Parts: sequence; structure tokens; C-alpha cells
Amino acid sequence: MTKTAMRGALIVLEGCDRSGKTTQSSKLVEALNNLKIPAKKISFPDRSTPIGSIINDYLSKKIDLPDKSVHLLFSANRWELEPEIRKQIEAGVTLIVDRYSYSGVVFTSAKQSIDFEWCCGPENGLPKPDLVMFLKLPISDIIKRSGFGDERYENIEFQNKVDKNYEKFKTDNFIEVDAAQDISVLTKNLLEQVVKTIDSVKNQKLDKLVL
Ligand code: NYM
Repeated sequence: MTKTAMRGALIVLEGCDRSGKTTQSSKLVEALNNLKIPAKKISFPDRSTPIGSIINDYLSKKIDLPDKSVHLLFSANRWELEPEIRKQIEAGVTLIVDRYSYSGVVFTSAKQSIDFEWCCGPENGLPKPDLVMFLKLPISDIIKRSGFGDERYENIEFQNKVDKNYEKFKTDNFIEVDAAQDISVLTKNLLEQVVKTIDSVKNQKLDKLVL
């Protein structure tokens, strides 16, 4: 008899810099584990890999790289983890992902000299998220958050362009959430969406992303 194990869900948190994604993804994993639902957190860029280390040097302005080349590195950083993502999901683990392909596209295409469609290309075929939650916060609030301005891209003009680019992804499994809510209220609201999604996709196949 073949075992029909239920798969985990692929959940992505997106948003401009300092919108609270990292805090919320950790809190979501903790809340899911408290409910005895297997869940793990992944972050992109994953700065721990060799490719991630080059990305880190680029973001911290230690090195410069041509825009298209760094875009492909961000994408390659996701493809590095693709087998692991599939393995975990198939094993029934829900993954809470702090940034994914959407970040790749909205940040690079905010540079303007680079076409949106071109940016989407390398992302196609990666595992398709079951739910993307866009944490929306006014840029005027973001710039007041601690640490803002340390890395490349952290300036008002660029973040405004990024914020606008996210509008292009408002599709069925892409929802916008008010990130200005109290931290624990926000976690509760996100958790509700995540639990619903885990239940609705558990018997479905994990699709391939098409942007
Ligand atoms: N970023 C992130 C990109 O430009 N492309 C990508 O594919 C990803 C995943 O890296 N400003 C940018 C967005 C952020 C920066 O992200 C670092 P974080 O979440 O602050 O570590």
C-alpha cells in the first residue's frame, strides 16, 4: 500500500525593508510549533551559502556588481535551496519563507534600467508559494525603524519604487496585510491565514512558479 502523506505548505512573507517580516516569520514558526504543526523558517537571501556570501558583500557595499549579475545571484541562491524546499514540503513540514522571488523581481526592477519581464525569467519553475502575505507599511514609518539606511537599497526613493512594484503581484494567493498593527495581533491574523492554507493544500500537488 502506498503512503499518501500530507504535504506542508509553502508560505511567503514579503514587504519593503524593515516591514517586520523577519520578526513575524519567527513568531509564526513558534506559533505553529506550539500547535504541533511542523514548521521551519527560511530566509532569502540565505547569506550562509557561498553565493549568499557574495550577496552579503554586495548588500553591505563591500563590492559592486553589475545589476543583472547580482539579480541572477539572488535567483541562484533560491535555486540552491530548491531541492531542500521540495524535500521539506513533501515531508509534511510547512515552510515560512522570509522573502522569495517577488523580492527578487521588485528590487531589481526598481533599478529601472532592467525590464520587469526579464527579472521574472530566472524565477520560473521554482516551487510556487501557496500563500504570499505582503506586509504593507507606509514608507514614512519604515524609515523610522532601527537600522534603516545601513544597507544598499535602504533609501526612501528606492523603497517607494519597490512598494509600487509589489502592486504588480496582487493575484489570488497574494494578500496584503496591514503591518502597522500591534505585533501580537499581526501574528494572530497571519497565523489564521497560514493554518487555513495548510489545511486547504495538504492534499494538493506543489506547483511550479510562473511569474
Ligand atoms: N533582495 C532580497 C533583493 O534585492 N533580491 C532578492 O531576491 C532578495 C531575496 O536584499 N533590501 C534585497 C531586499 C533587501 C536585501 O534582505 C536584504 P533582508 O530581508 O533585509 O535580509
